Amino acid sequence: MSIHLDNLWMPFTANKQFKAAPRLLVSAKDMHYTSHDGRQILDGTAGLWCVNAGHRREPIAQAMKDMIDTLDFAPTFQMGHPKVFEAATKLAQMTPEGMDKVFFTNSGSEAVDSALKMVLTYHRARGEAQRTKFIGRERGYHGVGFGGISVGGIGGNRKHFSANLMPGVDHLPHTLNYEHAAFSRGEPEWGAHLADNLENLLALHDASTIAAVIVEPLAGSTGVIVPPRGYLKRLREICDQHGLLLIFDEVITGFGRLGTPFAAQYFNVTPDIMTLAKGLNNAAVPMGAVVARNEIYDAVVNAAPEQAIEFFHGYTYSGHPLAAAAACATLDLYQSEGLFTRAADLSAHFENEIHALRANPLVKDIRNLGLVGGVELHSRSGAVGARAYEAFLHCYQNGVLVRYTGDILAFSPPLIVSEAQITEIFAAVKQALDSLT
Ligand code: PXG
Repeated sequence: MSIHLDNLWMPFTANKQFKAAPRLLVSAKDMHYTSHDGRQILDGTAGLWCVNAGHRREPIAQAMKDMIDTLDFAPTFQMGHPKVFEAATKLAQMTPEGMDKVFFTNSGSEAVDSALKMVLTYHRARGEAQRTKFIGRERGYHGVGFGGISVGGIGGNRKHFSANLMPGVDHLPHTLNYEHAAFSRGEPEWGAHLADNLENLLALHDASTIAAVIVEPLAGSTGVIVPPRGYLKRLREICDQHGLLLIFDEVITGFGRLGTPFAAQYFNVTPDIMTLAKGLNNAAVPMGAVVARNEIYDAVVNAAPEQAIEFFHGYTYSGHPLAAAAACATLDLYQSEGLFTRAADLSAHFENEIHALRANPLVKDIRNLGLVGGVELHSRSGAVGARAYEAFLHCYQNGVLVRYTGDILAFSPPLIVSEAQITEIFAAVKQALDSLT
């Protein structure tokens, strides 16, 4: 390959390993990437859980081209431009009732840190400035900002920064359980009681000091952990009893992944705040968002004097014209193609295909919901992650892109995937698993 690889410090990558045998994607269309060696690669991961409408869709590309020819940049601090308001309005029409206030960011990590600040600002505005602590959950991923890794529950992401984490944070236990819930199809029947651990943390810290609880409704990055049936409802009840806000980090679950616009609607549990990114504009250009209940916005905005900035937070590129144009076109496309319900239509086929992999003795657990799935492998002794990496490579060589973390393979194809393509993805995985030792 003639491309020089030395200068780029790659994110979340084993740089030495990658540069010794690089895998470059040079173009994409709909369900496929083209690799640098000219092969078609079926995308089983929607990029990084983000290209929900499929790659390089014409209406999104056209909207972006139009914006490039119209407005390169306009500030959204004390100024505005029409597309950013339009994007907020379109998004608010899809979010749960009463959650209509949209704050734009450039990533999921920024959305999470913005949400944490919003919570603190809200409690202060209501005269409860003592509510400063946050409860996250083990194995939660909330991006890589200092706020996000503090409420997040991934040891590896915190280890090197442990002395500098945000104070006043505790964590719920995660809900993954092999003894009682392995190979559950959809929501595990066992485990709703794990939400009661929140009561213990409230007793420990004094509920009146807790600002909010943040969880992914379904944990994606740490290997697809599906919430036990009734668990999220119980969390909501406890938060309500004690005046805590509930944040759903829907960076992965948002925009149709479970067969509804957001996981909040799938589980019929409405949070106070949602953090979004990825599918928001089909990953065409970086963008994230925080969506808040109307009362939160009202409390913050009404507490400030006239002419005063109410929320001391924002990014130069909050609601960048190009990102906003891509978001408007993407949200329209989701509606016009019915993509928010497609995962529901395909989930039975997806579930049958993924659970068929259970026949392989290396498979330790399989988890799925909507169009997201995880296959956990028994780790090879002394080499955690090696089997999943080999399976990932095997699939890639055979023209299918999957994702792996530790010894878990994760699947989240674009929502335009066909039944035949779902079959193709899992056939490649089966072959890969059969080749493993
Ligand atoms: N919250 C959640 C729930 C996420 O999944 C973020 C926040 C951070 O978003 P940004 O845009 O700052 O990356 C994420 C991101 C993977 C993988 O393969 C997952 C993410 C990012 C990259 C890889 O599991 N999730």
